[in-house]
Amino acid sequence: MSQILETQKLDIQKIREEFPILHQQVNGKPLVYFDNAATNQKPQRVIDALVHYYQHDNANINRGVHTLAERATAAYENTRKSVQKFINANEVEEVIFTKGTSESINLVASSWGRKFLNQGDEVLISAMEHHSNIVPWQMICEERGATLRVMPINQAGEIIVEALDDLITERTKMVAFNHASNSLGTINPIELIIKKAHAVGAKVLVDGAQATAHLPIDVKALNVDFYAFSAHKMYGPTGTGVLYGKRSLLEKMPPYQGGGEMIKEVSFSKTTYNDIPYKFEAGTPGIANVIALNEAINFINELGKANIAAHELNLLNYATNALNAIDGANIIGTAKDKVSVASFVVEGIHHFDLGMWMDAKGVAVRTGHHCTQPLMDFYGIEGTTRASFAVYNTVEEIDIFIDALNSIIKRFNK
Ligand code: C6P
Repeated sequence: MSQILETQKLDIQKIREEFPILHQQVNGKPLVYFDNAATNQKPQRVIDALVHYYQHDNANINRGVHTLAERATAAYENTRKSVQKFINANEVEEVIFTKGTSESINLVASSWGRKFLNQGDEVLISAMEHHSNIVPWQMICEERGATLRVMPINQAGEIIVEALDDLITERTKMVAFNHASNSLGTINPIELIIKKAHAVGAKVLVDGAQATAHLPIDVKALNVDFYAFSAHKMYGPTGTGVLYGKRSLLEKMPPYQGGGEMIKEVSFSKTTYNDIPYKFEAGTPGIANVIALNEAINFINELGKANIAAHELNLLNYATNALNAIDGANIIGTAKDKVSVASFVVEGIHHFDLGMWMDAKGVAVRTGHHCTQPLMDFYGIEGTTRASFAVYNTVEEIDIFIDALNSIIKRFNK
């Protein structure tokens, strides 16, 4: 307990009351939910917003003149304004709703890539990318004859910035990397990388999936070209995400998908496309999810990102110290700056076994490669056990997790 800093301003017990799912027993034990990097839980206000929409406002957006359609459209567009403020975008039209981070990245790789990538061009990603920020670039590079390059990392799981000057050249057209790593927790030096990329005229896409719940995001100050994230990793619903893009780029990009809403006029000989953001929002979107995302943003804003981050850092430090004290447990990802992710391996125990035994004790952790297989190859491991913390987690829960871990290790070593 002595490691805990005196910065906790949040009433965590009160916050926990807002999350009905946390108050249950799993396998006869109180649930300890440490799988927040996969998806975090939803406060009642987000659940209420979903229910309210279906009970009172359900209608398709942008199409009807009737009252319900107008209400649904207004609420949907209201979230767009909230997202604009949340990430400090210049204009509301620069906020595109997608299914999530993966779709946002696929949209850019496919639309921007098809228009702007040519034979001999290079796309630079990092060694710690999620498959969602690898595969779409591999696909488009193959199609366009471009080359995929990789920023190296050190053993701590930090990008080796000294290597960047050789990697970022006039051939580089896109630099795509995560703000924070899902497997390691590393917070990347995004300002520096963006500046280096822009110095050679390259564009930058930042995968913010693991950042938006923890770190302040200011796309204007960062001068980032594209920023992708998912609602479900920031206390919002699944199946909804955001692509931020600079107007100047989005306007030059062809539509990603064809369908309703993304057109101005259609005839069998020619179609003209709608303006941004609608040009990129073909078909009926996840209306209820987008509307409920607004409540997730309100939840984060009301608590304050700095307060959330301070609480989570306390949890991370506490868990890190406790894991370091366990014989045979090794933390994977020891960067100086980290979001609240503690990934580790335990000698002699497979991560799947560990995850199952943890579950038997009511503790939900993630096991496996976390969709970062090249990163696991770098460390020469198959996967890790990952505990990731959210604002509603407590030191007492970490104690339960560490006790569970110690008793599992004891059992395996018998
Ligand atoms: N990571 C995890 O347990 P989607 O699925 O589209 O909402 O997000 C994909 C994604 C992209 N980038 C990063 C850095 C991510 O962490 C994720 C999702 C989950 O770590 C599922 S594998």
